[in-house]
Amino acid sequence: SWKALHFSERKKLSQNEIAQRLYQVMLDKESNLAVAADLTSCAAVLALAEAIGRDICLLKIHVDIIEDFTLEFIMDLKKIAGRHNFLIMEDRKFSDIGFTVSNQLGGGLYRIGDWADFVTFHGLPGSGIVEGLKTGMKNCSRSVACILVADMSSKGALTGPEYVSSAVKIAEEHRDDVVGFVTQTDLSSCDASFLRMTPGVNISAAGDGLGQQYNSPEEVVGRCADIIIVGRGVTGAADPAAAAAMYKTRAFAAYRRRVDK
Ligand code: BMP
Repeated sequence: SWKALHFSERKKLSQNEIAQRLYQVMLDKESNLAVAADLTSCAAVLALAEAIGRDICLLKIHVDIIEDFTLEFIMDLKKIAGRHNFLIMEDRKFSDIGFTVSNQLGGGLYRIGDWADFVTFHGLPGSGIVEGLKTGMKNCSRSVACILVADMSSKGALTGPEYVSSAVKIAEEHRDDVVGFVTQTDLSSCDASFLRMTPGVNISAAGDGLGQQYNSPEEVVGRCADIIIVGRGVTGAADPAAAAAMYKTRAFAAYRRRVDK
């Protein structure tokens, strides 16, 4: 199964340069930790990125929650990412028809396609959404790797097994551009070239009162995650850098146990 393969083997199976870069960062830094920097000012995101950058492979942001967004902020964030060697994922969860997502990725105020290494999207609209994202990339200076939200961590999510199996087919049909999943389940029908990222990870809470459901790093890495995504477990900690270091160590140890089995 894909779960037993080392990240270096997975990197060889991947045909996408951005995914390969992420695998290499994970190997070089011995980190399969992504942090969700869900903070609402540019300064706060930059300060967090600087504080935890050493320990993460990926920083996930929601650009539309930042109150004072500017493209200079993105340039500053990219500098920090370069210095600390991590990639950036905009968790936009594109979910509209191809025409609309092409404009949302390739234009607008945020110009996501000009700076994000990865973007997330839902399979709900059908495979035209990937064609739309590819069309949007034509207006951008570079390509972006796409991550399909297969199923969700929240209570009562409508992403049941039938939806998930139809959605992952979209990924399999667009391997050049879709390189992985946000998932809670192991998607065993999909091969080892795809990255699996799992949010809903926190060791000090079971939920957040708004439907989020948490598990430990060990639980999700054993079940389905190559990369754990931790938000408030790090951003809400008294010492975010220490929390990131702890999640990093635990998640990578769990990965090592998984591949050594
Ligand atoms: P937290 O660890 O603070 O609950 O944050 C989780 C992050 O992962 C949020 O940014 C959220 O948007 C994202 N996320 C999630 O929680 N569940 C999903 O199924 C998909 C997500 O992208």
